[in-house]
Amino acid sequence: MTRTSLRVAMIGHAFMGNAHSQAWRTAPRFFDLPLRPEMAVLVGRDADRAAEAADRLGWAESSADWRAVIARDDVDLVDICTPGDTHAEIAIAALRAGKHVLCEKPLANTVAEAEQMTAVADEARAHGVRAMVGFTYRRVPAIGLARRLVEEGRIGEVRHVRAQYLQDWIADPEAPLSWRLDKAKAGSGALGDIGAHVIDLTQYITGDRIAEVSGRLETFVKERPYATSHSGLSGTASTERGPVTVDDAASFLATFGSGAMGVFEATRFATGRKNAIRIEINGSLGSLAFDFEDMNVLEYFDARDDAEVNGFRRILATEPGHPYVAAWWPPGHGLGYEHGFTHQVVDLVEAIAAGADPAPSFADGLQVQRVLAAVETSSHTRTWQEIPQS
Ligand code: SOE
Repeated sequence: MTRTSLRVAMIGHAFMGNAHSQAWRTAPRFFDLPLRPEMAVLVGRDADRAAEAADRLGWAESSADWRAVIARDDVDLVDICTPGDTHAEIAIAALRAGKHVLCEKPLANTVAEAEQMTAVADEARAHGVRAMVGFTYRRVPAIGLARRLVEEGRIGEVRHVRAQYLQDWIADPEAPLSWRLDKAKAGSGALGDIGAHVIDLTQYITGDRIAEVSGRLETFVKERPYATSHSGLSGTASTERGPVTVDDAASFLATFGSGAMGVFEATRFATGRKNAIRIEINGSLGSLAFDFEDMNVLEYFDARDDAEVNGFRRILATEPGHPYVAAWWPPGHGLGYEHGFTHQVVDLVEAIAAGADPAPSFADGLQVQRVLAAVETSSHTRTWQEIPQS
């Protein structure tokens, strides 16, 4: 069967660009997609580096001019993998040019930008143009299963939401200043970079929304060496130092709309924890627990089982009946970090083909942005902050 192609331009080719390229390459090879993604153009600030990356990552062409690429008739979708300070400008220009948009998280650096992006996405929808924000961890099969079990009522009424996102890549005070430590580029630190993921995940799993927060941000290391080069999460350091302008760690209490109590923590100083997304949800009939460092497993406790044989059961989320798994390997063979990005592409392409809204939408990204802003304000003012619900 001949399928209509979906010509993709991607902006940015660092860690996230690499992960997204893998997804665009792999998705049509494992999933029966209704449209055929074409990796048309890769855009980077430096023409030579963009050309090298395009060749390595599998893009047909490269460019150093994102505006010119967005104006092209032979581009249908723009995938934004740049730091947060450019998300709004690029996404708005792309949507206005009639291109579908996939934008990395957090949606923007400020609530005002996220509001504008959402308003433009709403206008674009009327013309069949779709926008999605990249909270990829929703696409881990064990997370999809957790949501399904909550929806089915298996843990009853949710009482407690406990969520941590723990990393340690800047625990060393000599780790250089990457753009992720610069408020002008990243908007915030651990809070927006990784806290945003657990905000999205817990709301996704519970189907509920955070209504109010009381938070605290901390920057343990106030100055660091400038980076002379940076790749992924590591880099080389200069002898000169500059200020860290974002939080190293964030924690907050939350009340969900249902009244469930939430405790959240996001830190880049949890020595020994590399990418530990830990979520535990306790309900009136049972509990669920997940840790990304053991990402193929979901723990489930059913309070109705006999006390003598009861306990958390370790479900290996690798059965064909679990979300996305059927397209991959036989039971028990497991998936990794990159598969979430592949599943994200699958869901986006399917939504575009169906003329449906992909999730999470820009409106979902805006709501997360409001929670992030409320935590920041709460930390500065030492007060509880309500999240505007719209
Ligand atoms: C860095 O903390 C980072 O790469 C995040 O930006 C990503 O969103 C997360 O997937 C892994 O960690």
